[in-house]
Amino acid sequence: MADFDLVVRGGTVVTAERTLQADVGVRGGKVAEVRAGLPAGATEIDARGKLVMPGGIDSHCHVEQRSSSGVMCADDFYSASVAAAFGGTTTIMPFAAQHRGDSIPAVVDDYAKRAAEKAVVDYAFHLIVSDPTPQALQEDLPAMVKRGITSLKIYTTYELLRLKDDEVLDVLLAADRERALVMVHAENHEVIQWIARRLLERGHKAPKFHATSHHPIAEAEATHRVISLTRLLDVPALIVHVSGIEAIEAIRAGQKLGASIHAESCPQYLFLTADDADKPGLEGAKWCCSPPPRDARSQEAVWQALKDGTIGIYSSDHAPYRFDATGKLPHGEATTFKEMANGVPGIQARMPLLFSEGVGKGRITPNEFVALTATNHARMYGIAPRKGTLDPGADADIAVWDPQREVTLSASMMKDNAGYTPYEGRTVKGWPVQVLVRGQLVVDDGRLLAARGSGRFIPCGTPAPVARAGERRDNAAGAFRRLIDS
Ligand code: DUC
Ligand code: ZN
Ligand code: ZN
Repeated sequence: MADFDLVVRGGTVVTAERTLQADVGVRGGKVAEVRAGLPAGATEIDARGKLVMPGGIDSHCHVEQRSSSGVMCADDFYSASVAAAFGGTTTIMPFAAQHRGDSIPAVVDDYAKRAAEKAVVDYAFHLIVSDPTPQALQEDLPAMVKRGITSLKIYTTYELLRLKDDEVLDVLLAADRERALVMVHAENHEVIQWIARRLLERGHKAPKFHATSHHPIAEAEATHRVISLTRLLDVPALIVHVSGIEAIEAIRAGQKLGASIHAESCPQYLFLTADDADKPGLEGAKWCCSPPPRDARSQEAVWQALKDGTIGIYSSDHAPYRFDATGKLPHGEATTFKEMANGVPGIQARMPLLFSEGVGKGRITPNEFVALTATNHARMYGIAPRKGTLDPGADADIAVWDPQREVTLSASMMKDNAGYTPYEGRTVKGWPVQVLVRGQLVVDDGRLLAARGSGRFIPCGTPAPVARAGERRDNAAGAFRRLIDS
């Protein structure tokens, strides 16, 4: 009998910490041994000339989710997870979304059933909390944490999702008590609405005005405000989809003051700018998401922040809406920038874009690539060391990358249901040619091998946002906290 079920042989193994020439032996779906010269496996993958890396974790993607305005996104768990796998991602973390009036347990039960039937990669869930009632925060949140859902997203914008500052404080305090992590969509709603109203009054309806209304100062103000609220309570939070210079400056300032503030960015802020939405007619709607892509200086600032650790998480914020009445164009040709569904697809392109432009152009190392696309997510959301590493004992979630393979991105190769890609026509160098989940081949050189429903739910443990250097106040343990939280 062979020593291993599978050996991935002869590749360059890259993890967040190290790079070595080694074979990876898999037994029972787990990494069993990593060293050169392993004995034969029952099956073998020839990885000579290839990079053998942990499969990606996409900890921010919208899948089979209804928006607050009632629009269903274009992907279900099957299409989104297939697209993820073809792009080298082996775990996805979408959102079970509580809309106002919804019962959180009912939302999660429904979402879990949908995922179990369809996903081909592993998955964990975050909550979205838009109705932070005592029931939600005191009863449902602790029950969800026990169930393995230990992170939740809140919003400062979108009419039907946004929380007021006192509600943000309620959520931060309750989450801290349960050791859950709060993710925040930080944009100033009233500033956005005010600009949008004035633009529309002046006849400016085209998609490009979406970026004008979602001004970087609206993002920076809300980011600063949310960080201030976390400092008041001395609790952690993660600012999602950071788009550029202004928000990054606010995050750096908070981190310097000792705030436990963590940050995420996404491909649209590295590889797109606001100019992409400036197209004839409504075409530009395909490039509209919130916050919007900014400019070349902001792209550089995001690269710098990924490099220096200000931003530790690189996710897709995949939010697929079709270019028709079901998504981007609810009023057909008459649709204004205020009425389009917000979001861009990116679950498949996320890792190849960063590999090509980041590793390929020397902006980040291969180890940093693994940290930013997998390992940091696993630690942040409490699924390490099961996910995000190739250490013995971890799930054998492996992506074998051909660093020389050139691929031109196009809608026709994307497995999601958006029907377009904002990266159409870009050529990337480096591609995940084999992708395994728990030792099973899911994608083999362009062929899907996994069955619908083969992905598993991964319960999250306690999030471990890495503490950053800086002065910490002692509000959490001190008299202030006792006064307001006893
Ligand atoms: N903005 C969000 O807040 N979520 C989904 C996509 C988007 O553009
Ligand atoms: Zn958001
Ligand atoms: Zn999002």
